[in-house]
Amino acid sequence: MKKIATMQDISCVGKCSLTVALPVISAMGIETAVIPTAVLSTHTMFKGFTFCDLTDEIEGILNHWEKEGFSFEAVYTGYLGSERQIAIAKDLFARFAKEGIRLVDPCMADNGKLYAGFTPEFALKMNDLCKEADIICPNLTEASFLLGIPYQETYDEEYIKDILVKLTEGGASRAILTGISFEEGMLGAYAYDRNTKEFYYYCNEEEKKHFHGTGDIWASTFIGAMVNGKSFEKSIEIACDYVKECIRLTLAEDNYNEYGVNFEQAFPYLLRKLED
Ligand code: PXL
Repeated sequence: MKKIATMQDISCVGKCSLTVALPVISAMGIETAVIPTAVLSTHTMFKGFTFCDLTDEIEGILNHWEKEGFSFEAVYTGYLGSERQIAIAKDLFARFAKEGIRLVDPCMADNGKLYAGFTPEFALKMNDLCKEADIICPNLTEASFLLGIPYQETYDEEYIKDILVKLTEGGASRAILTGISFEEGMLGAYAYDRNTKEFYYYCNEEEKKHFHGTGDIWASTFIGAMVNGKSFEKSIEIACDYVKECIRLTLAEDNYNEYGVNFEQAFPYLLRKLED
């Protein structure tokens, strides 16, 4: 059985980070090993969340894993809370993804702003981690902070291509920008592979509302599809389609949950997409 290890926090309520990565990757038929970086009562968009840092635990976990001889087809990092955790993520890649895909989703910003608690200096450290990945999947805000350039709300295709080329100059050979739109009402992901010099854009009709945690669902689905042997392009398509279906099902409910999407109800759809 294929295995993915993922390092991110566990927000007990919030449908993001590990509470989506674990079920989504497992549903795709892949064993999921987790490195929880912190326990929060909710994600950080709620007021008054509790927080317990688990960084001190991680070294022991990794040492034990090494003794057991574990290795993974992919290692995927999400929301990380400190520079120390970034250093540990690099170690995780070096020790457990020797043959596997290293994916960094540099969760730290959206809509032109860093999430609470992050600084531009942290973003540059995150960029160092991105350099050690094979694939990175930032949104445009995160990409701007990674590159240390101002965030631009309006852009054209040339601008996006230029950002993608810059993102792949330092290390990761493939970059995917999520949340890209060139046309009112359409939304998708734009990708670049430095080795083939090929760009790829996939988009869908945009769902009317944006939800927290959809970036984590996107990245989990993408890496699950890759490890299931789907191509880079097909994996992007599956991730975009699944997230759209999650939002559609959420909005179809009268009293839907504001803090996260009904991804659980879209599992049958996801599994059908994997069969294509
Ligand atoms: O979805 C990214 C994420 C993960 N974990 C925590 C968060 C966020 C986004 O705000 O707060 C704790």
